[in-house]
Amino acid sequence: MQTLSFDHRLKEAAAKIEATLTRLLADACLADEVARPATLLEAMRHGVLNGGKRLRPFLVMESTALFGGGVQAALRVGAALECIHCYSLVHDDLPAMDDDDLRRGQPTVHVAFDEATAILAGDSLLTYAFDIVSAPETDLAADRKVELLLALSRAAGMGGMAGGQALDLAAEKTAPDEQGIITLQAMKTGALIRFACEAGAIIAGANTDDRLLLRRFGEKIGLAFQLADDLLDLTSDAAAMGKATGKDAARGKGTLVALHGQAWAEAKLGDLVKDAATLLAPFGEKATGLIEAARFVANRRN
Ligand code: GRG
Repeated sequence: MQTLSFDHRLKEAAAKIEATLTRLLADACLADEVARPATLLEAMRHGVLNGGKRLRPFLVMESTALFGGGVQAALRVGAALECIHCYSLVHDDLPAMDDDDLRRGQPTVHVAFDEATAILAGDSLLTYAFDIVSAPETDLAADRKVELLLALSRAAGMGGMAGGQALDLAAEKTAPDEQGIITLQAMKTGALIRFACEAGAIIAGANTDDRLLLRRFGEKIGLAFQLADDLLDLTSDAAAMGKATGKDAARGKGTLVALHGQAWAEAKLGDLVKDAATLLAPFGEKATGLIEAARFVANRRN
C-alpha cells in the first residue's frame, strides 16, 4: 500500500510538470521558430497534456532534491523527459507498431488526428526535448547541459528505448530467451527510467559514486516497472489501464511473467524494491520519496 503522503507528493509534482509542459506547448513561437502549425501543436498537446502519471519527471525532481540541485532545472529536464516518453507512446500506438486506439483513456493521437500528424507530433516532441534541456531558459551550466543531453540521447536512441522497441518488434518472430527479454526491456522501458534517476545527480553535479548509485537504483526500478506492466497486461482490464490489455499473451510475446509465472513475478518485484531501498539507505530520510516511488512502481494498478 502507498502512503497518502506519497500519492500527494506525486500529484503535486505532476501538477508542476503539467504547468511547465502547458507553458512549453503554448501558441507563441520561441526565438528562431518561424511558426507553430496549429494542428501539429494541437496533436502534440493531445499526446502530452492528457493525464499521465508523470512518474519519470517525479524521479528527476526527487533525484535532484536528493543532492540539493535546482528545482527549475529539474522541472525543465523532467518536462523534456516526459516529451520523449509521450513521443514514444504516440509512435508506439501507430498502426505500424502496436496499433492502439486508446491511450490514457482517450483516443490515441493518430485516431484523434491522422497518422501523418501523429508521426510529426512524435518527431516534434522528441526534438523539443533536446531544445528544452539546452535552451538558455534552463538554469544550468553548459557542461551539465551537455552531460544531460548525452545521457538522454543514449537512453532514447538506438542503444536505448528506440533500439528496445526494434528488439520488441522482432521478438514476435524470434522468441528471445530470458537474457534477450531482460536486455530488450532494459532498453525499451528501463533506459528512460534509469535516466530519470541519474538525471538528478547530473543536474546537481553529484560525485561519480553517487551518480552510479542512482543509476543502479534506476535500473532496479526500470525492471520493476516492466515486470509490473507485464503483470497488469495479464491481470488488469482496459478500463483500469486506459489502454488495451492482454496483447502480449494474444501475440505469444515473451515476457518474464510468461516465462516464470505470476507468483515468481510478484516475489521478484518484492526483491527489486528491497534492493532499490538498500542502494539508497546511505542517504537516509532524504531518499524516502525515491524509495516510495520504487514501491509505487511495483504496486501500481495502471
Ligand atoms: C516508438 C521509439 C518508440 C518506442 C516505444 C516505451 C515504448 C517504446 C512503448 C510503450 C509501450 C508500452 C505501453 C510499454 C509498457 C511500459 C510503458 C512505457 C507504459 C506507459 O508508461 P506509464 O505507465 O504511462 O508511465 P503514463 O501514461 O502514466 O505516462
